Amino acid sequence: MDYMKEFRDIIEKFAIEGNVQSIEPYGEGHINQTLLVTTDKKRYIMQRMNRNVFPDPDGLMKNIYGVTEYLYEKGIETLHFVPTIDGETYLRGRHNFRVCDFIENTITYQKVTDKKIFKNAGEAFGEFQNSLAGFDASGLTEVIKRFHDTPNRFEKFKSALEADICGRAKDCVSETEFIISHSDTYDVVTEGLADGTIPLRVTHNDTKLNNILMDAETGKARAVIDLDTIMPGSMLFDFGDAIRFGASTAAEDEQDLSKVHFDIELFKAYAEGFCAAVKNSITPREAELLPYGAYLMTIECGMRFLTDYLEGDTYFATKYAEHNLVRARTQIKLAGEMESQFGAMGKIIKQILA
Ligand code: ADP
Ligand code: GN1
Ligand code: MG
Repeated sequence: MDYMKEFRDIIEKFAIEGNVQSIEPYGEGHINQTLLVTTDKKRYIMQRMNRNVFPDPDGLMKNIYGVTEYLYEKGIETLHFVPTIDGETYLRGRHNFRVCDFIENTITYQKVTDKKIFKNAGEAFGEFQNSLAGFDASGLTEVIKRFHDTPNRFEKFKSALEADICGRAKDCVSETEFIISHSDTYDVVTEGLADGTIPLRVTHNDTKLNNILMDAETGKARAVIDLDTIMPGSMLFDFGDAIRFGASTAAEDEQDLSKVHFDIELFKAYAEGFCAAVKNSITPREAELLPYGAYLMTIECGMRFLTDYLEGDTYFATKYAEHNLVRARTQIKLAGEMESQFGAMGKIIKQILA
């Protein structure tokens, strides 16, 4: 069946305004298939929801509706979903689809181009966490179990390595060595959450820069998007994942590793924004662990990319055969550089929170 014809048939099942003029691929997400739908009245985002990654779409959409309604009532700009003509939150089928309003006059960055933008992102993700502090987490579905359980991610990595179903282990020997040699550093947050020394909060869990819409004119954050992974977690996940992606001098999939460095000035910019927003709620232990959180999310993401490479690229969308390996390499390089700058990062956090 014609690909676009299939999408046209699907969008007709949603209660949208106007006549559809075009449907085109949009954005750079790794998980859902995102399409921009233009009608003669307005624009929409239509997404094919990734079934492999999110096996419980009912639980997922319930989480998102709960969170977006809560934010909307607080006057915070957020995603607004359009129901199907049958009044469902998403369209069930061979593939599941959902539609939301396109948030106009915004841009997403794939890379930090300006410190100020990254500071604004820090403030927005910090504020986002504050605004969900009163949200009842007990009703949230854990859409991806053990999402940021790094020791468990490491176990999965080791299984993939051992199985080596694609014969790719020979292509990532030094990367594998790095991950294995650091295995005694992976359990600090999972243990802290388990023994209560790190508070459990409602977190976004996927705070990369392209999951935030910035105002096209002012550069200020308008809306936090990609709400699929909102679950109870640690503040360190949200801080760390943003640093992983944004405090790099190159893109996540830069092939020339000589261009990839951890930029401590960018770390500082994000930390200033984030800490200003959470200064009344962050605990001393969380503050102490912010640099470690950046390292942990980076190495965890590196091992996730490498696991997917070993397993034949079934999780993250890839554009070429080595894509996941290239991504894993940038993360490992960044994690190594972060590790050697824990002291300097710690000083920055102390100064900011003093
Ligand atoms: P994925 O889970 O695959 O990352 P996202 O929900 O993050 O999917 O969407 C992918 C991209 O589409 C985003 O990075 C952003 O650029 C764009 N996008 C998503 N929703 C909207 C929206 N409501 N308005 C404008 N742009 C959007
Ligand atoms: C995925 O959905 P997206 O592209 O924003 C992934 C994150 C990774 C990120 C790496 C649900 O994020 O956990 O950190 O890719 N999301 C999921 O770029 O696994
Ligand atoms: Mg995304």
